[in-house]
Amino acid sequence: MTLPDCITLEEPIPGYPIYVISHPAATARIAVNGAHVMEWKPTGQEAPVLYMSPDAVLAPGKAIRGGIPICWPWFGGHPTDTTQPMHGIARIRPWELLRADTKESHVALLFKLASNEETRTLWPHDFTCHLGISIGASLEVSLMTQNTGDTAFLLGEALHTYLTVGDIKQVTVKGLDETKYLDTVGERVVRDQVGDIVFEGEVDRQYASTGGVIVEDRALKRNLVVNKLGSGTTVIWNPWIEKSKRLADLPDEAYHGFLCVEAANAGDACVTVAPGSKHVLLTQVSLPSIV
Ligand code: TA6
Repeated sequence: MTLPDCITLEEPIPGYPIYVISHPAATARIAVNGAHVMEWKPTGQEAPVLYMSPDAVLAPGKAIRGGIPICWPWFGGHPTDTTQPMHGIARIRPWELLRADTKESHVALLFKLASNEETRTLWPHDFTCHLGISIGASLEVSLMTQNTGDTAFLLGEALHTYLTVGDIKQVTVKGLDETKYLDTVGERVVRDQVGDIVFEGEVDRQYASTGGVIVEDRALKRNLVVNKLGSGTTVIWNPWIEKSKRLADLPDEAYHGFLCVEAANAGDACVTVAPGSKHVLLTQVSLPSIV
């Protein structure tokens, strides 16, 4: 496939191809492994918008700590089989680039992942997934699932976006006030969000919400707006001190500098996809203003 001039396919690590995008509106990197948006930096922004761990492991079949992991076709642990990988199979399999187009304002790429003998041993259904990525002053990622089999399946999923922040203690997440959430830190319990979300410890929450949020980053003096479509769950995660120490691919102090805001469908929001049907999950990250 011929790539536009602003996209090159590179292998800084042999056997680990990465698409490198250098467009007037933004720079980005996308790994073939997991069709994983690793980096995105709109032109004019001092700091990258997506966070990437300096200790991330870049190897085929391994999840990447940062960017936008695709959690699919389950979110979290496998519903019944603990030997299965966390967050499903999509983020650890190679996707195929079908198209890449450049426009004045952005670059658009379309990746594909389809079921085969291997995937069927991990998840006994037939599917075709397409991932549309639009990279410019804003970032849009759209995950379309089509059930190509003859039985319905229950789909859990997330676009697990890691956002760079200047200092997690100076971050406020707006837009989830009065929303119910499953708090998964310690005993799993349902709570009501009171006011904006602030960070004073580990936060790992699945909010029952279809709407967007605003991440107010007072340290970097910027707001990040995360909008979404086709998502009934917004996951907010920061590992804080102890969990950061337990994650080998994350520096101990890294929790200060990132926050995950994930467009998801988890728990009661998991989606039943009938044979022949399609489902779309979309997330959009934009930077409307300097605070
Ligand atoms: O999205 C929140 C979460 O489910 C956390 O519980 C934490 O496990 C995080 O995902 C990262 O998961 P990973 O498998 O990428 O280490």
